[in-house]
Amino acid sequence: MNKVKGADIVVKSLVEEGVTHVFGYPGGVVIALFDRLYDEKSIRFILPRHEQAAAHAADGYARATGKVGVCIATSGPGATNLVTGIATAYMDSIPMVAITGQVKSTLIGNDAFQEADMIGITRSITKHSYLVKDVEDLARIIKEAFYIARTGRPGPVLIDLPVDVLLKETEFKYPKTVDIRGYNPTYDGHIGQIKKLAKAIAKSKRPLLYVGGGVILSDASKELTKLAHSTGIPVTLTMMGLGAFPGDDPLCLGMLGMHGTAYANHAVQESDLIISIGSRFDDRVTGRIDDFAPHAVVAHIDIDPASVSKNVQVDIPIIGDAKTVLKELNKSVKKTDLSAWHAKIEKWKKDFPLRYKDDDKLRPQYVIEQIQKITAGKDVIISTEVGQNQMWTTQFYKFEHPRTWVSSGGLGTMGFGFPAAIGAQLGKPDSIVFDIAGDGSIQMNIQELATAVIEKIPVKIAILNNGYLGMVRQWQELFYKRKYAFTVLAEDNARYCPDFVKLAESYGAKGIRVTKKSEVVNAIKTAIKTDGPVMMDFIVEREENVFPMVPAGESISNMLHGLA
Ligand SMILES: Cc1ncc(C[n+]2csc(CCOP(=O)(O)OP(=O)(O)O)c2C)c(N)n1
Ligand SMILES: [Mg+2]
Repeated sequence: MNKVKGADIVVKSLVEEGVTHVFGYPGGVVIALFDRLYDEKSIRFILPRHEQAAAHAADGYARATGKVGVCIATSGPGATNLVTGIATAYMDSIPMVAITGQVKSTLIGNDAFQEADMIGITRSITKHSYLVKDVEDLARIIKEAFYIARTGRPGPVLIDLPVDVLLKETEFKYPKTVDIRGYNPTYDGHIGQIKKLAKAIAKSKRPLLYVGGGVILSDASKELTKLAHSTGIPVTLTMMGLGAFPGDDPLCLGMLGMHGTAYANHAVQESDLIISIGSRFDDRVTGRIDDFAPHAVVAHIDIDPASVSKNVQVDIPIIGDAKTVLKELNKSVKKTDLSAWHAKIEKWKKDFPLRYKDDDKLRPQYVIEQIQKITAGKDVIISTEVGQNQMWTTQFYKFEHPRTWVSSGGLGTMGFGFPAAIGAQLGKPDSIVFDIAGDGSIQMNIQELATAVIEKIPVKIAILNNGYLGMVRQWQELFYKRKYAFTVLAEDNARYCPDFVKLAESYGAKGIRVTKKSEVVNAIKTAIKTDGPVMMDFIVEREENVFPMVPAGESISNMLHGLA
């Protein structure tokens, strides 16, 4: 019998799972594990400069590829630094396995050096977690962790590994199957319910598909597109759903909700049949819940039974995998006459287009439009930070394909975009990867410039530099009488604090400053042509706002439109 250390078992198990990229940061209790990882040639190990970035990079990798992202940190502060990244992945149902070192089993609970109770800390932000107590359980636990992370409604799973377990020896046998009591996600929808939905579609005069990230997670874009095209039902997408249906399709209404398009929100409010697929009626989508879709029969297709009728009472629930259910539904639907509905929507599109002031000032929306134009037809992945930069991207970038949009939805994590872009680029080396950033958010994980330069990860950062924590400033402008309490990052006389160009250069990346509209196209083209990472600093109009906007807690019928 050939005995190996727990550390070997972890690495061999990762190889069995087909893991090719691991994002991690070392420390005392995981030295044995890193020692083995160092020798494993089939795994590329990426050393970020902060554990939070390891988690976000693993997450970005998972979003771009559909595979399980893996991150590793040492016990105590290393592990707690992962927390924001784990919570971010949890809120957006991203498959991830986070491995944390733990102090020696016999010291747990002793306030040992660098001890943190990671199981306790992450209980509400993981799909499941394991404290490994016996090396004999290790391979089975890793197998289960990957299985749980990627099946059903995906999510992060934590494995907490005491140092002594990593050092103990046993035989390595990777289980072929898993058998987890009480965990059996339902994939096939109930046939009777699917028939009921088909009938409702046949009867409906104003149907609307309301599509969330679940469609991307279940790889159901083709089936969704087929449903929309064969029935003529228009499609609106949540932020997480962007890319599930082509943004330039005539049936696409773009995003709904707080910063959604006016035509999407009007369509929801007048619809007589809302078909929600893989979306969870988040408050940013529904606005005031008792006035959401007041005339509609609501159908909801979702793999997570806990999401159904949680916020909005559902008339036709279908528990199952989006792809499997849509395949079945597509067998029993046909085109109905929706011409009056289409005409109504066309009128809204004409009356309330997305727009911004098209003058000679450098406006952030223009930058986003140019990124789209210049990269048209190429493989592009766009990540964003959080704030106005993110919302303008949802509005002005028309995502065509699933897994080309990487952004923190549920948690809204500033500092996510750049490390996530690094992960996405590693997963999709042939894509052009942009992080559309805010000047506030980018500073939350700016240290990853080192990772990008040293690992030769050619992410293009486009900072929409408004000198403000812009989204919060926008709320202050609209609802707090322009009292900009602690949202000013840089007054006009300190616009370059930090000087992002010099900062990029100090890391060995290329920095480009853009102060005029006429320089935008050239800067983007130069960035794309440059081999390594590039940081573009667009000095944009300071007080540009994101419109339309539904004020928090109001009905989505009550949109502020901004421009007169
Ligand atoms: C980690 C974190 N802290 C605070 C917030 C609250 N918040 C949301 S948007 C925002 C402003 C972001 O500023 P910036 O990155 O410059 O983007 P802008 O809105 O100006 O485009 C803040 C502070 C958050 N979402 N995440
Ligand atoms: Mg800003």
